[in-house]
Amino acid sequence: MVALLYSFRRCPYAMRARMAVAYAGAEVELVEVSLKAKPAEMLKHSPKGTVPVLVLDGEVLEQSLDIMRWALARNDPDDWSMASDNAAQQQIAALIAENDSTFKTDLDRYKYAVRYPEFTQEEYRARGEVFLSKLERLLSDRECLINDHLTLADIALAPFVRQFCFVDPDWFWQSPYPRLQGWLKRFLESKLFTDATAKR
Ligand SMILES: N[C@@H](CCC(=O)N[C@@H](CS)C(=O)NCC(=O)O)C(=O)O
Repeated sequence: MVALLYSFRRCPYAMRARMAVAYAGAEVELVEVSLKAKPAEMLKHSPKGTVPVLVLDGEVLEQSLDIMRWALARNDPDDWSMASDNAAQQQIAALIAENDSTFKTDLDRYKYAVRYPEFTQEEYRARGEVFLSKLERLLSDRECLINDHLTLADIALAPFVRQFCFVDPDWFWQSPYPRLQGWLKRFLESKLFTDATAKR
């Protein structure tokens, strides 16, 4: 049975999963879904109804991070998982956890500030900047977040930093985070990202 990856092109969680799968060269069939009309087949395997979902022979992975780790366990030519460095692995896990909780909340409030009128959009942006500053510091002496090469952390976080940037690109590209700007620019121009988000 061929593995099926249910995905939505613009979803940052699905993006990170698609990039990891492509990098690992794992054979999966991509199924683009409409979030407004999710396929019954997908919901049968994963009733919670979020993408991405990877349906394997006898196993269903319903979290983007699990799909990334599954892909890297199969093939990780550039050591995205930092396989022999426990401290780095912990750092990666902590960064992703922070991204997926606090930063994602701040990002959504910033992006949809009209829905959260108790604070201004600038206030929500300032909250998100706490994470941006942290990433800027990490990049102060290296090209990528954990090392001089890409790791799971870069690929897991970049789709979210991209969204933050796109809320107000003029602000982002003149913000006091030059290392982060360079990192995002390299990511946006990478074949990995452009292939993973190309319209099919
Ligand atoms: N924790 C999940 C989050 C996935 C998620 O929230 N995906 C969004 C799209 S970006 C979704 O499917 N939302 C359901 C919906 O909009 O109906 C993961 O890491 O895969």
